[in-house]
Amino acid sequence: MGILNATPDSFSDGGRFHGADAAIAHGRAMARDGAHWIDVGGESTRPGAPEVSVDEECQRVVPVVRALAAEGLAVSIDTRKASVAAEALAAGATMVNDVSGGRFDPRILEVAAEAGAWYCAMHSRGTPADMQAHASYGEVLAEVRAELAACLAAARAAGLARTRLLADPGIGFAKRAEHSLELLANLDGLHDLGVPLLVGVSRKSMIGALTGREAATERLAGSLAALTAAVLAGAAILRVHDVPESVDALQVADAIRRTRG
Ligand code: PMM
Repeated sequence: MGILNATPDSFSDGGRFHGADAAIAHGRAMARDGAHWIDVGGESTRPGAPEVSVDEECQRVVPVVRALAAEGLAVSIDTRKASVAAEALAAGATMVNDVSGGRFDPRILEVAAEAGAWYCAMHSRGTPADMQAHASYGEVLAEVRAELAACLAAARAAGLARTRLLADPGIGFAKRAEHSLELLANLDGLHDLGVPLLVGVSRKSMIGALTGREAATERLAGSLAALTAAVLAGAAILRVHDVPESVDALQVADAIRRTRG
């Protein structure tokens, strides 16, 4: 899954793809490079990020979703808001990627269900503005698993088919680096949620904490190591910035995983 941040303030690509034409061109390039999904987002979710209005978010993402979907690409909409999800699904998106797991705007679950879309429930706590204040766990894996199970149960209750659901541990969301590391190291403990796992580690602060790389753009090698671990633990979809390099790493890691049996 290639990341397409149509935001002026994304932490990791510095807003290089703000503006529909540049975003569309980057989405096409990621698909050419081997991304199966293009994940379009119009609201930065970095710690402490300000909230964006529905109108502003739609203006950023809808033209991009429409253009890429019209070219036959599989487009996911990265939003917490039901109204933005509805507009993006109407424009051709087929997955809702919700970093709040349905907690921010529960109507998003019905919107995804009515469209017959895929729905990815990501684990977080609080909102992007205050989530790091909630980064306190006794047993991080057990707590994340239980909270994701509750999100998935709400999604099922809203009418989403189990076969349309994905779960994501939310690396870096309401988590300190040691929590993210523990989740990655024990990712296979989330398979009993019964849905495929989506994992986003690309350029995250955990990689910076482990490698000492301050600049997000210098975290590629560390990101590929984390991606490899996630693939070996059975992750189904990897959300990444650097598509060509990630596709190579994924192919090698996946071949090793399959050979292991
Ligand atoms: N991370 C970000 C945004 N959306 N969605 C999912 N499902 N998983 C993630 O880990 C995730 C996400 C923040 O990273 P970015 O600003 O580099 O996109």
